[in-house]
Order: sequence, then structure tokens, then C-alpha cells
Amino acid sequence: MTELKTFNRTEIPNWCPGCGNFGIIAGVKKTLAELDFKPENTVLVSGVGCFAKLPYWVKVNGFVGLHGRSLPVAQGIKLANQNLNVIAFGGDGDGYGEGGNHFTHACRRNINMAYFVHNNGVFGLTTGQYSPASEKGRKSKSSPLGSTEKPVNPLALAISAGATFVARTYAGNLKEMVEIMKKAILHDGFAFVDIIQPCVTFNPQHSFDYYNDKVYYLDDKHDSNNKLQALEKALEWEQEEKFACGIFYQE
Ligand SMILES: Cc1ncc(C[n+]2csc(CCOP(=O)(O)OP(=O)(O)O)c2C)c(N)n1
Ligand SMILES: [Mg+2]
Repeated sequence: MTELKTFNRTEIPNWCPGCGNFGIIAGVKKTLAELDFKPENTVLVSGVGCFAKLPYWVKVNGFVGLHGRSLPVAQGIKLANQNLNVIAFGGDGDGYGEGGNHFTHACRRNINMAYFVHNNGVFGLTTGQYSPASEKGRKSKSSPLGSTEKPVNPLALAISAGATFVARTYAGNLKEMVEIMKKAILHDGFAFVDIIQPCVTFNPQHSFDYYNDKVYYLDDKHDSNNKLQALEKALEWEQEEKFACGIFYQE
């Protein structure tokens, strides 16, 4: 196993104290170490947002692209050198809003790489506008009377767009997150993981306490090889304020 400290940089992340991104970066480093990846063979690609700074602080190759554009860059890197371990990162604004089109096509294109979306339900870096993942009614500086839009359902979208691995995990559960990240990276094809990430500054109502109460885990009753059951499970979320975590679909 590669030692975890291999991936540490000396600089300290400047995310807000208590940000869910600290859990995600810890999960990424642990995953890379447990998969025995070498820094020289690993590339992390991001777009724009608080989440997008993650490659700054992991000692591997990194590329910070334009807003919503991590997927085209990551797909290009993978096509140019298929021996590289390529992981793309998105934010809920970045990946489901600005980059929504790339998301749909990356799912059906099924290139062998992983895509992790830090879903904090808000445009964080630009200080708290409602995002495509914000719930209906969210009051924010760009929706002072409450958002009138239904949120995107990223898991249902990915399954119907043709992704061959679709999962949700939670930044507050490192152990489960690392298991999902490892499986996503080892999956032969496009693996998408929506990561629930509290933003303590601009979406404080969705705190770790809130999610600790609402998150639950898929068990053996869920057949992740059954696409219709996976889609039903993903659509269930629209009816209940609960967050199922685990592998929804894989083929
Ligand atoms: C094309 C484009 N539109 C808008 C912006 C401004 N912008 C920069 S970061 C950001 C919000 C990012 O939100 P999200 O992707 O959810 O990431 P977070 O900061 O929440 O981690 C926006 C709108 C930009 N840089 N480029
Ligand atoms: Mg966000």
C-alpha cells in the first residue's frame, strides 16, 4: 500500500472550518493509498468552486479547469493516456448547472474514469446563491422569496443517461465514503458518485446534524444490477426528505 502521507502537501486547505470538503479530501487520500496508486500515475481534474481547490492539496498531478468543464478535460486526459488513473471532480453548481450537458454525455460515453460531485446544495465560492441542487423554496441572495425550481435528481439523471456505476455517499462517514470511492475507481467504465457535503457557511440548515439524521444506507434488499429498481430508488428521494447512500446501480 502507498503510504497516505505520500499524498500530503505542506500547504493547509483554506476551506471554512467545519467544511465537508475536509472529509472528502481525507477520503480521496485514503482511497488513493488503499488502492496503492502512485502520484505519477494519478490525475485529479476539477472545475471552479470551493470543491475545485481539492487538487491543490493532494500531491498528485492536477488540472483545475473552467467552471463545469472538469469532465471534457478528464475524458481528454484518459483518452490520451489510458494508463493514468483519472478522477474528475464537480460541484453541484459546477457539475449539474454549468456542466450539466457534459455530465449527460459523459454518462452515455462510458469512458473508464470516476466522477465525484461535492453536493453542498449551494453555489459556495460565490457566497451562497441557490444551485440546481437546492430544494424548492430555498431563500438565498439570488432567490430572496424562495426558489421556485425543483432540484435536479442527479442519480436518476445518471442512471437514465447510461452511467454504468451510480452511487451516493456522505462526507460525514469516511469509512463508507472510502469503500464507495474505491469501488467507483475500480469500476470498468464511467463511475459517478454524488457526495453529500455540508456547507456550514452558506447552507447551514443542511448541517452534519441534519444529514446524520436523514442519511441511511442501502442494504442487501437493493439489487444494484437491476436498472429499474435503481431508478425507482433514485426517484424515491423526490418524495421523502431522506438520503439513501450506497451503490444504486452498476453493470
Ligand atoms: C462560466 C462561469 N459562470 C459562473 C462563474 C462564477 N462562479 C465561480 S464559482 C461558482 C459557484 C460554484 O458552485 P459549486 O460548483 O456548487 O461549487 P462550491 O463552491 O459550492 O464548492 C460560480 C457561479 C464562473 N467562474 N464561470
Ligand atoms: Mg456547491
